[in-house]
Amino acid sequence: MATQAAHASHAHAHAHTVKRYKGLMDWLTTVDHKKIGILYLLAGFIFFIVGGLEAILIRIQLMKPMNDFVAADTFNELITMHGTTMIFLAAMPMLFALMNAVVPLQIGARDVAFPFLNALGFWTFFFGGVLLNISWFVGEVPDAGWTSYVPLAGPTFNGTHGVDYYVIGLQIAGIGTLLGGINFMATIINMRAPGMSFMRMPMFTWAIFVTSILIVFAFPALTVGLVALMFDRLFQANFFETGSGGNTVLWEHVFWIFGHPEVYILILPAFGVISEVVSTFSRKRLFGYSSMVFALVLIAFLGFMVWAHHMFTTGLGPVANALFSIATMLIAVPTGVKIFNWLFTLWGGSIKFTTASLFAIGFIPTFVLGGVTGVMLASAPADYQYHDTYFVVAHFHYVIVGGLILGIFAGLHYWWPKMFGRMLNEGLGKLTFWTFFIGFHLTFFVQHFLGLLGMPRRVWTYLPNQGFDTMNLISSIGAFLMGIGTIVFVINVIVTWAKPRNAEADAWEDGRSLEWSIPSPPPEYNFKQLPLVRGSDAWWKEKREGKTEMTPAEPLGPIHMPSPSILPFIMSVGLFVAGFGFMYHIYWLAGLGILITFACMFLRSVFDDHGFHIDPEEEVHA
Ligand code: HEM
Ligand SMILES: [Cu+2]
Repeated sequence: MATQAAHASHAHAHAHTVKRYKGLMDWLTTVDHKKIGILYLLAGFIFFIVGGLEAILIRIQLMKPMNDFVAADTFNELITMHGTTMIFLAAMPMLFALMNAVVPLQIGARDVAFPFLNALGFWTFFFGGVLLNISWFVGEVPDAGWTSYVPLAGPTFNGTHGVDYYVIGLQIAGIGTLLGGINFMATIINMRAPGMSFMRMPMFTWAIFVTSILIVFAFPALTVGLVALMFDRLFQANFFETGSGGNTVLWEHVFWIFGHPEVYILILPAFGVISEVVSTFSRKRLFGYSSMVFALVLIAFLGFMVWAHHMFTTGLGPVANALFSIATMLIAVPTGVKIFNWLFTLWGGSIKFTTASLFAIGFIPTFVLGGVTGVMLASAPADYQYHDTYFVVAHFHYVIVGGLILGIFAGLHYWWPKMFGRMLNEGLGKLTFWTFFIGFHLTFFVQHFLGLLGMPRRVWTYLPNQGFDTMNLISSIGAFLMGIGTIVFVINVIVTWAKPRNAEADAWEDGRSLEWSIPSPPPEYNFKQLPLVRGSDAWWKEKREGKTEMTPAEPLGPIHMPSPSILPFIMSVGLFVAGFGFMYHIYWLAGLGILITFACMFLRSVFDDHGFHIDPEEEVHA
């Protein structure tokens, strides 16, 4: 497996050898952002399938009144795991896949700032997700909703280990997200190619920069909340136990101080994808670049001021409700700026209807629908009617599936050639779009009316002849159609994989940013010579001047690369073992897990990692 690669040619080299792995060991030890992106995509998509299957089971149960397809307890487990898996283990990792695959290329870098940390981020997410889903196999599944409100999720009313899997699984996976946020913040600030000033960065990179800042400020709230809930559940603390001086509403505040920015952590990257795709396939510069950047920053800022709109009915009082109402409605303004800028970019453009652009164009009206119902929900008095009904379920699926998932599909179809060197089949791509898009609106549009008619969310079943029957049937049929759309996508991936690599560097011929100036997929070191950026839409600018490659900013020479390492994988296994030990109060096991993790940290700190050098003439494809 291991091959020895001596790099004595390195000028001021200290001759050192680095193990290079192949096959499975290569994936377990990689610190290459391109490979880590593929790992995130694989794991995230598998969790998307799991979350989708849970959704289908929910919809089968709700397909007709008084159904008993699943038991009531199982239904509670299904909605809890569906929501939690889709948000933390599917949507975010798929965004991290695009972040890893694209951002270092867009800024003209050879990797992220901390490749080792990047690998650790992936493996902690992965093992946190596995731990959470192991709960299905041990028959103790979290069942208090994805928000796990106390006291329902507390030790008094929830004595099984189900919620412990939620708390510890999310805690471990959350470490991964936080590390990712720190890493991309540092990467975008420090690793930009010469000439790539902030206001020359592609919009997707801007979106990821703002998202990383949101992650760094929002995730610690979740970390703290989960620690408090863990102490209540495992060590009889009383943070949320009202009988012992705790406060249940405190959990809601802590959860939503994280939870609302979380929805922007999800949607801002999708906004970035739409900006890239709309501009490329309209063959026009993105309209209103600076206002787009300003809108991103303003949305992120306001996003921290609105969390209590999830708690209007908790009894915070009219003053607090009014303030949070107004702050929430204000977010519609910068969001509107983005919508109009995308429309003005499309306006007068020579639009190419590829699968990626169809998803992007479908995103715009769908997201607007979700946004408008968001403004309705922001009105505190009206929310007394909407709260905890299917109107809310419809709203957040319009923004989270109609927005985020359509955005992710647009990004995957757009950057697939860059990631894998193959173009996805456009015929199957368009079939994916139409089945998923029609299925989506069938599933969730009727849910607005179910909610207005008074159907509560999180109900296992409902009585017949209340006006809910037909619409629930339509909603379930729609869910199946979304399932078919997802299967067509999987078929497309398999069919494409069987084909030889056929993607050009500038796969869509009209690429504007740096990732389209290097081969598809890129070599291990990305850029033979770091590019000199001389304007925004850097690659487009060079092409317009008749150039066939970027102007280099450095001479050709040996390229320094970080070494692969198995430590991130082992450290995460250690956390997994420790989590399991704590949950079942097997303290030797918990101790062993912590020991493994700390031993890896010790090894990482005492042994210097010099990395290795590659001669760019030595063509190494990722
Ligand atoms: C792909 C198709 C999807 C379908 C058919 C679907 C369907 C549903 C349904 C019917 C519920 C409501 C259950 C209830 O209250 O009784 C639900 C809840 C939820 N869904 Fe989805 N969903 C889908 C995708 C997603 C995605 C992609 C996300 C997030 C990225 C998501 C996040 C959630 C959340 C957070 C809840 C709330 C769970 C709770 O009440 O604790 N869903 N979903
Ligand atoms: Cu919110």
